[in-house]
Amino acid sequence: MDCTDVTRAGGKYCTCYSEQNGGGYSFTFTEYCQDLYTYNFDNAIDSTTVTGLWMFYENVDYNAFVPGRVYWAHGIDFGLNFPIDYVDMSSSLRFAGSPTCLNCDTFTVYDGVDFNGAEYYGVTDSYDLGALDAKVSSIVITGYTAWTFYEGLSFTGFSVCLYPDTFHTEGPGGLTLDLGMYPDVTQVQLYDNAVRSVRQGCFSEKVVKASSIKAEFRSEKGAWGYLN
Ligand SMILES: [Ca+2]
Ligand SMILES: [Ca+2]
Repeated sequence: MDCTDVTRAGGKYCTCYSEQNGGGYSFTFTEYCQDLYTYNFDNAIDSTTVTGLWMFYENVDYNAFVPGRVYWAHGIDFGLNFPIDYVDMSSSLRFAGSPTCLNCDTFTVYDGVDFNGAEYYGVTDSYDLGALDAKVSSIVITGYTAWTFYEGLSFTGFSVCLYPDTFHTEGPGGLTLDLGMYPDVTQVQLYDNAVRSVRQGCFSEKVVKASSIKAEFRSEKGAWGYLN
């Protein structure tokens, strides 16, 4: 897969640097990158500037086959240094949310906790979740609307409403980025590996607020943190 397909990022980008403070060599990613070795960036990222929500994985293929740490960073033109204990780790990276616009209404569900592994991405009611059927362990929501997650197919069974209310960032020109980050579905009263359908809007009596995800650094431009 081409890691720099500009037609897909929707204004999202992630410029990565091999040294702190934007130093060393750099590369701007606008697409998922399942193996940073391809871009001479394996275990090399020390600092980055991001627009959108980006996840950085210790191992290739988003830790799908070998578990590892996950860093996340989101914002609008948000620059950060990874602290010295956290540099030179990433071997793959990807964004969450729409491939065509920054803050469209989307959901993404992940096979692993902490946004690891395979994903299923949706922008509308989904009667089933394809290959992620009954495998969902973590969730990201972007945009303005709630989504209802059901433990049965076709919007049946136990359900929970989630809102994109974990982080809100405002940028220049009226740009905004709204995120709901749920690294472990059991923290929002869903069973692990149980979600089977997703509907746009809030159709459950059970509305669960995001438990706060810990940021290592936060500014008005964005925030970053790590999982594991
Ligand atoms: Ca690595
Ligand atoms: Ca799972």
